Amino acid sequence: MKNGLIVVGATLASLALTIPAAYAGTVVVEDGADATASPHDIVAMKVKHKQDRLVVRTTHTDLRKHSDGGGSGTTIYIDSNKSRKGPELALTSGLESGTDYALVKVKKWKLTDRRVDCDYRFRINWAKDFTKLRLDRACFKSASTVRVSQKMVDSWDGSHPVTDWAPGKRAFSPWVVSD
Ligand SMILES: [Ca+2]
Ligand SMILES: [Ca+2]
Repeated sequence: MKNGLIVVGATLASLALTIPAAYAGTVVVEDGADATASPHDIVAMKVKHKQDRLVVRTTHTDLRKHSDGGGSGTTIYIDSNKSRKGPELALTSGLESGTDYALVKVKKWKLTDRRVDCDYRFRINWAKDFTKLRLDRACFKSASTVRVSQKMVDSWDGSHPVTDWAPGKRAFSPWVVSD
């Protein structure tokens, strides 16, 4: 698993077609350096579905605590209901220091202003360049399988924002079964 981590997007996409439909416990999505115009380029997203919570740990190239231009943000979409198209929930947050975050309901990939009242926490580690979302399974009605998609938008140059998706635009990790 640790070998060959530097995989170009096209190769990764073709590999994705051959993987099983659902994984137990933990899935790692390698995204690679495909948005190098931003230091916040998503490199990898690890989805851990435990008995009591879901943990999404995302590694970026170089998270910056402060911006001398516009801000950056990330949105982690969670799909927990197979019978309803698209994700049901999203955690959205800035990536600089002093930012706020919220878990909201999602409709057709659009964030609503309806906050979800459950136990969750989002932390940013600028020194080690990762973020970590911990979400109580009650947040998604303890669905047995979930999958995750993540977007990063860097608006340092507001007229040319840089966007990165893991594993791809509106594409998800495999379904991850609770362990
Ligand atoms: Ca990337
Ligand atoms: Ca769904």
